[in-house]
Amino acid sequence: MAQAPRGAETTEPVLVVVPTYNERDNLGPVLDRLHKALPDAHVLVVDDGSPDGTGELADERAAADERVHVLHRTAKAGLGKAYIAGFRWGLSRGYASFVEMDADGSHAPEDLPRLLDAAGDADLSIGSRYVPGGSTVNWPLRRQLLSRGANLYSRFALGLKVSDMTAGYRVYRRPVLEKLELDEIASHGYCFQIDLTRRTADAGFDIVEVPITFTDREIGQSKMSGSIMREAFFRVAEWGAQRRLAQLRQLLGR
Ligand SMILES: Nc1nc2c(ncn2[C@@H]2O[C@H](COP(=O)(O)OP(=O)(O)O)[C@@H](O)[C@H]2O)c(=O)[nH]1
Ligand SMILES: [Mg+2]
Repeated sequence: MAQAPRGAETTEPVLVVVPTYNERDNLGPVLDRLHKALPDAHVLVVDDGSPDGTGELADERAAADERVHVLHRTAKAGLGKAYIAGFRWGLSRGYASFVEMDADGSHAPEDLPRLLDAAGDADLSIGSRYVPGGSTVNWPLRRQLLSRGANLYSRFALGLKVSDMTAGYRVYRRPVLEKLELDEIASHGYCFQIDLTRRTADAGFDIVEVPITFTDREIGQSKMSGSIMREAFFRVAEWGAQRRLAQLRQLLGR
């Protein structure tokens, strides 16, 4: 792991956590764009042992640029686990804001200043495709339907007023991640985003949505899979049932 000698006293406020699995051709341009948009931001690439050499490329970038760090994990263990490891890394180093951003260019780094601004007035700012002004570009109909369906289903099951609960472009302010019990988060795949949204809302934090344009990747393969979809479907049903039960108990006064 490439790491600069810095400890909890670090004052650099923004850490952009970028999970990667086989993103060798995407990572370099995204890091360049990010540092053009936000020269002071630090980046933590969390690579799950990508066979295509993404981790090695990240090491090269880290060796040449003290703003870039790398966390190497041994096997592909899912987006959720990668983010938790990245958040822990950053929490122990004193960052004030934690950004989630994909490595494949779908999340425009140029939008990040707007997301960070919005996070100044809230605890979680979500780059949203489904508020006025937000959109998706070049996404196959199948993915559009899946994403819309997942959001409708989650909103119905959980009763939260968030338009894009599955969004993966976000800014968490430090107190949110300090308060959430990261140990308890078992979500492996993309339902991690829904899980963190509901936990953030339940803990009483403010959530804002900022419109973004999500552009489908031009290079490489999506890691979306049947098992990721199944995990989301069943976990959201479980969380929904828990919520309704808790509401019922409250109503009955016990
Ligand atoms: N470290 C890690 N990164 C992952 C994993 N699964 C997906 N990613 C990364 O998460 C981001 C989003 O994945 P992607 O396949 O583009 O999802 P899609 O945009 O929904 O099709 C990309 O940067 C991926 O490389 C994983 O298991 N581990
Ligand atoms: Mg993608």
